[in-house]
Amino acid sequence: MKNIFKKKGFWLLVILVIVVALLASAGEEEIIEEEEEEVIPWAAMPENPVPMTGETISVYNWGDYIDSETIDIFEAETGIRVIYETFETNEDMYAKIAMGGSAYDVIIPSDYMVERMIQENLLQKINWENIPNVANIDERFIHESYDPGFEYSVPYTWGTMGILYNTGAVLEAPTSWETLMDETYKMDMFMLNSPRDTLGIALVMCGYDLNSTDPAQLEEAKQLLIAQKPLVLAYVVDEVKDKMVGGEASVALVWSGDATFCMSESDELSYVVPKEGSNIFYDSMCIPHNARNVSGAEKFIDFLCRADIAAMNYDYVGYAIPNKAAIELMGAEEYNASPVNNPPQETLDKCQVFKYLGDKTQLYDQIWTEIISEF
Ligand code: N2P
Repeated sequence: MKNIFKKKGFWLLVILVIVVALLASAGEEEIIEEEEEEVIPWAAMPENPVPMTGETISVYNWGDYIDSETIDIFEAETGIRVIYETFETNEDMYAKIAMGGSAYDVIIPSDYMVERMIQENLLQKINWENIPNVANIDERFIHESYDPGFEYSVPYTWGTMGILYNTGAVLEAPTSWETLMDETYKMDMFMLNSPRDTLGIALVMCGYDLNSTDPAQLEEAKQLLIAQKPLVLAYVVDEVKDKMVGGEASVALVWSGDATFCMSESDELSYVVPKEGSNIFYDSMCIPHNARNVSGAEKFIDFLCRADIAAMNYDYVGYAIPNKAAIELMGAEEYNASPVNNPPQETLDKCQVFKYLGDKTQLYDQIWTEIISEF
């Protein structure tokens, strides 16, 4: 037998094995580096948490609308304890504040409710000197329409209303609100248990303005929603997410941030802002007139405007944010890639903000009660 070490082929093989091994290890390094690059650029718990000082703030926010880890970080950084309560709709929140029984330090109403609460002296002016991180908010999200002079509200999130649908269950992808009247989806859709949202969309479906106060138009919208009831499995708010991810219905009227969440949980779900147009909303942080700890409230609001915290919060909540520093930190390209949170301009042009309707609000409340109690 010839000495294999003298064979050219053997040495070629040895060299090949070495080259492949080197390449493979270089590849591994690259992968490790990539993973390191993906380390989330946002906040973490401080290494030496500040002991609790006994100071508290009371926060009243929508359900599923904050990453609770941000609260833990705030407490550990400041020693201020956060007492946290949630509501499901602007109207529920308003009723509680207007009754005056509870004193919250931070609340998060939507545009039209900010407008109402300013008019009714239920909010106090923000001392911007104590909110330096407001510089992180994109000026495009400062809206004179509901807070003239930008005095009472700090933009937190925004979004649209649209239809979340199960691509495997619908006959074709919806493009119109008419889908919500389609008999095909009998007992197979969820609607929002929220008077302005649901009545607003019904008005659009009837071809009217979503801020209409015309009693005849509202009556038509009411009749439409009553006619729709046999199709509706339930009127829900936060529960819609688990239900749609769980495949309990084919279509649902939802807010865009909830659609983002659902779509991250299920590949079968998609979202559309129907062609007839929709609502665009802006939710803001505000300090109620009867807050007990204004300086704590300011610290909390400023903390939530911090780029790293707003990014961390976005990652959890899923709603579009007005915080340009946070978007930059996360990578604007990736953030902007979501058509749900960043609809094209032509879609935005078809969306309208809800306005506070003064004493006509009562008409909405009355109609809504009639719809819900109708069998
Ligand atoms: C989140 C509520 C979103 C608020 N659960 C829509 N304005």
